[in-house]
Amino acid sequence: MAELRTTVCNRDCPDACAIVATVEGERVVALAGDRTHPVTRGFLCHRTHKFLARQYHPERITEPRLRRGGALEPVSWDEALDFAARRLGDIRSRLGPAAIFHYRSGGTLGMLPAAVSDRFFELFGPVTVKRGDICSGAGDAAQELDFGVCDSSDLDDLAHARHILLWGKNPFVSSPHLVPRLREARAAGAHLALVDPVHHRTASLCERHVQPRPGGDFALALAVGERLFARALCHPDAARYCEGLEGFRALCQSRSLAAWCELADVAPEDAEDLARRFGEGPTTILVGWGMGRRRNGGAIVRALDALALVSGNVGVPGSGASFYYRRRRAFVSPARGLAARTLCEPLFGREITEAKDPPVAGVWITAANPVCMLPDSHATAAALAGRELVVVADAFLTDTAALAHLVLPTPTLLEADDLCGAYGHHHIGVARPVVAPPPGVKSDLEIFQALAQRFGFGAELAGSARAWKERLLAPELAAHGVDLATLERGAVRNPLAPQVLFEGRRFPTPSGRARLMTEVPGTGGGLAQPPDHDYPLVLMSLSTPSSQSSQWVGRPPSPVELSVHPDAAAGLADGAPAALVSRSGAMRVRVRHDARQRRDVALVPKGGHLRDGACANALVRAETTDLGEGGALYDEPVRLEPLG
Ligand SMILES: Nc1nc2c(c(=O)[nH]1)N[C@H]1C(S)=C(S)[C@@H](COP(=O)(O)OP(=O)(O)OC[C@H]3O[C@@H](n4cnc5c(=O)[nH]c(N)nc54)[C@H](O)[C@@H]3O)O[C@H]1N2
Ligand SMILES: Nc1nc2c(c(=O)[nH]1)N[C@H]1C(S)=C(S)[C@@H](COP(=O)(O)OP(=O)(O)OC[C@H]3O[C@@H](n4cnc5c(=O)[nH]c(N)nc54)[C@H](O)[C@@H]3O)O[C@H]1N2
Ligand code: SF4
Ligand SMILES: [Mo]
Repeated sequence: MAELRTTVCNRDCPDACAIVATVEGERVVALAGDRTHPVTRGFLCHRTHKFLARQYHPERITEPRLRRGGALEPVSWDEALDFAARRLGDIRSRLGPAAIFHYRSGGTLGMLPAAVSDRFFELFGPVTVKRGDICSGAGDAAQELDFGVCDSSDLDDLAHARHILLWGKNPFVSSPHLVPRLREARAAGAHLALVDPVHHRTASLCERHVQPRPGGDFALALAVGERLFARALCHPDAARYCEGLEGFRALCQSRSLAAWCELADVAPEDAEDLARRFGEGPTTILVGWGMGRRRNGGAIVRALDALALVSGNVGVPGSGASFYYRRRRAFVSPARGLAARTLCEPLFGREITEAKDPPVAGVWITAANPVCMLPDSHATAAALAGRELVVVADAFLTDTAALAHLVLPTPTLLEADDLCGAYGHHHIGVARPVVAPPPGVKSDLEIFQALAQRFGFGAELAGSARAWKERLLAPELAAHGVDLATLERGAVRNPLAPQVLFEGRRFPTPSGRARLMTEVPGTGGGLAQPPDHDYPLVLMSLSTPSSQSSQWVGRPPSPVELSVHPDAAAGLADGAPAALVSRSGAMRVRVRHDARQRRDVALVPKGGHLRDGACANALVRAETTDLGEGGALYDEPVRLEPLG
């Protein structure tokens, strides 16, 4: 008899959906979205709706694998954990705990693996950990500077917006549960505009699509700022609740409208139109995460924050510059942020190879596929191949796991036992296994508990998954009547989250005022990088519906499809095979003509695998962003060449 069981999706996605699984004889046979969840509303994205193909994939690893004579061979858990403990202990006694690097990324956004792995390595070390953030470093840092915190008003507050600006955002692919909200807002009279160098489906929801040059957004934003000042569209109290108004005005007025627009490669009329939309608020800017992956991403997000602030579109219903929802706000962690040393995440390969006193001898990888997902894939792979110990906890033999000495199999999202927040709304929920993991699989919690036992601090990490959930819930929730039992009955809106962020225009900064940018971070003046005549296209490797980063629902693409304007295809016909070449690598692609794209962009899917010759990051050099040590993932100049 079929039974329905619910859980929460733990993927690195803004939506944190409630999933309803149909289970027959302990096998999941169908997945659907929970109709009762106010954000999920009964549907899942393509990649999770089709997740059973991954859940029951023949290549899933269901027992630990240890490298012996070159091959990764199945071993028992005792053998695997004894090996890990012996080698970690040996590196620590010879070189100190800083010689071990714990790298964790977004394979799961659940709180348990994060809290437990981080705490384990603090008690064992502290060890070396990452600094910066490949996903959103530049944008997070910009918003913390401007507002004192990076958060958003309630998702329902969008209904109060007169204008919604989707600034570098493609919800159809990346946050599908935003789409019905946008449709409803539009039906109720809101005006939507998209600013994105790339043409994509979201343009169909918008009455205007401005297509600046990649990274031209800072210049575009200052053009809009110039108009706000010229047309007296600034809020009369802006000087009261913002620091730096005169400095920001001077920045906007440091070039003419025409000069800014030329730098952004947009028509002055576009800037006029956007300024009008800010003036006619309430206006919400939904700031896309993609902007954080530009060399000048910090400058861009700071400029967008400033437009929202000076035009009065912060702290009132229907307004805001929303980049992120504080998904951990309802949770606490026993990890204290201790580190022996930090390495910059986007420079992973170089940082590991060059680290000294002590060198990095061992790397432990939790919920991440850095070879595929961090820039300069070959340097990342070489850095890992040169270590004496690499341990990867994952459910699949990824490009990264294939280089490990030890691979420890972990549960899938349908087997997770966890607490989840979202970065696209304020609901929180609990994940509960809808089926048990295969017998040879252990959760990150169980792995670190078993290791902690071997190192004599087992008591610190002891407890069932449920006991850990209790431990990780913020104590303030109780005063609002929310406890674990409440969450187990269904997702709950985090009562600690604001309805309208910064209400009363008070900000958690030292002065209580927001900070407008008065100077430009980084070295390029905030501008897009100048065109490179030898490599005339900018490589943009973006999210696609069929994958979650490197986790595909079907076969990963190979060769990858490259979309390009027909005039920029180097004479190659639609459908032709070609080489996509950057200054640091090349890959085989199939050319797709798309006349809606700009002539300076080359679009490929993110997450193609290195072993298939389909990984964009093999062409992308490792460089940090102007703020926050993000990765400049979308700035690599490339060209197309016929296959020789
Ligand atoms: N299907 C699917 N969904 C995903 C993911 C996935 O891999 N697949 N990944 C998840 C992850 S890890 C994250 S962080 C989130 C967010 O993942 P993202 O994919 O970053 O989400 P968006 O912000 O919707 O999309 C990025 C948009 O930014 C635009 N962009 C890039 N550069 C610029 C620029 O210079 N200016 C402007 N104006 N726009 C620019 C791109 O054209 C693109 O449309 O989504 C998650 N959702
Ligand atoms: N070129 C290019 N590169 C990019 C991006 C881009 O747009 N273009 N996007 C960037 C962004 S936004 C991000 S967030 C990063 C994502 O980078 P990663 O987080 O490294 O990406 P994933 O491919 O999702 O790898 C996560 C791995 O975790 C595993 N996993 C899942 N659940 C668990 C679990 O419970 N425990 C453990 N131990 N493992 C688990 C999965 O099987 C998967 O192999 O990539 C970045 N890289
Ligand atoms: S990946 Fe995102 S949209 Fe898809 S089911 Fe999970 S939370 Fe929902
Ligand atoms: Mo991300």
